This record gives sequence, C-alpha cells and structure tokens, in this order.
Amino acid sequence: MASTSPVLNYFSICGRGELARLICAAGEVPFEDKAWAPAFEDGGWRQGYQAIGESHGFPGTMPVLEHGDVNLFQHNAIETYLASLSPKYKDLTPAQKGTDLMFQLIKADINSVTESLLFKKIEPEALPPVMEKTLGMIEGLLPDSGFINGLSYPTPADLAVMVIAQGCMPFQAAMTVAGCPTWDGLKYPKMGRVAKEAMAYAPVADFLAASEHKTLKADPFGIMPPEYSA
Ligand SMILES: N[C@@H](CCC(=O)N[C@@H](CS)C(=O)NCC(=O)O)C(=O)O
Repeated sequence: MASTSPVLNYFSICGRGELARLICAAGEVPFEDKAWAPAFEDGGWRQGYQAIGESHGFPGTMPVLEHGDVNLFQHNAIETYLASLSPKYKDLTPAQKGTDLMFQLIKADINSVTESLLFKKIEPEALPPVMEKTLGMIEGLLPDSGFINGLSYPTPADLAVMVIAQGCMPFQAAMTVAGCPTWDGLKYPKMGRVAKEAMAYAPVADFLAASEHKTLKADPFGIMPPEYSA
C-alpha cells in the first residue's frame, strides 16, 4: 500500500465527491481534499479539471483519486477503495459491506436524476414522483434507532443517507427547485435522524467544521433558503 495519503480531486461541491470525503473522515483515513474551487464559472464547470483524469487514461471528469501507484475514477469505486483502507471499515462483514455499497449506489442513482434536473435534461415536475418512490423506499429500509449496520459509528451506508438528506448539490438543490426538499427531516424522519446522528459523530462533525469550502452544503447557484445552512 502507498505510504502517502490518498489525494481526492473533486469540485468544491457535494456531488460525487462528498461521500468519499466523509468515508475518510468517519473512517479515520487521512487524505488530501483537493477541492477545485470555484466549481463553476461562466455558467458551467470551471475549465481545466479534465487534465487530471486524462493524465491517467480516464475520461476528463472528476472525482479522481490518486494514491501512490493506485489511480481511480468512478466515484463508487473510490468510495469503496477508501473504506477498505479504513481501520473502522476494512473488517466489516460481507453483509455490512454489501449494505454499504447498496446505499452508495442508491445515492448515486439519486445523484443522476437530481443532476439531470439542474442541467435541464428533465423538467422539475418529473422529480417529485421519482423522489417519493426512492426516498420512501430508503425510509422503509432504515432502523428506528442506531446506525444502519448496527455499529456505534456510522458506516458508508449512513454517510450516503446523510449526503442524500443534507447534501446541497445536486440532491437538495434539485429537490428544492422541484418543490420537494427533504433536508428539514420532517417527511422522512428516519432519514433525518440517521443524517443528523451521522453529522453529530465527532470525526464527521470535526470534518464538517474544518471543511474549507463547506462542500456538503455549498450552494453555488444560490438555490437554498437561509434556514438550510443555519
Ligand atoms: N462515471 C463517473 C462520472 C463522473 C462525472 O460525471 N463527474 C462530473 C461531476 S459530478 C464531471 O466531472 N462533470 C464534468 C464533465 O463531464 O466534464 C463517476 O461516477 O464518477
């Protein structure tokens, strides 16, 4: 294994990078958070980031993880790799690891559909029925108390729920545009609880407090109401 810390290259928003950051924070994996700021300029992604992925033979997208000889794109692969480095997560059971990946992929699906709204590939009216079905399904999977894998600390599954429930771009930003935001935790109380308890877990709370660009809640398009960031 590389002796240096992994370097995560991603835009200074939540998106496909925040769960990797949170896995490092909660999983106690020291990493370098190379956040590309500002993420947007002149109405689009700020240019130049393509060279990072392309230098490794990947598409010119982010996130890209660099760790010694290991270079990865595809955000779920990056998340799982980082979890495998974690002293807290590397020895989870196959069932716990499978559950983590399932929630990571649910989060990825929600990323895709909410991003489609913000990039105007779907109309706002299309989002609420999709969210109702998907978020209702997540709510039904969550425990009444404690974390998803039954441990005293959040695993990637809980952190994925936290990203869906509290992350601005594109999750809550798109839901807000479509009139179905859920960050207040009222409609889906179990999601709200898991997200809040994951955020309160000390290593996560410390990461959020120290996060230079406040990437979880960064709102570059000014979509969210003031109460969201309060
Ligand atoms: N399949 C890749 C997709 C990565 C991706 O589309 N990243 C977006 C940001 S979330 C990006 O780099 N967009 C800029 C572009 O496509 O040029 C993954 O899951 O990581």
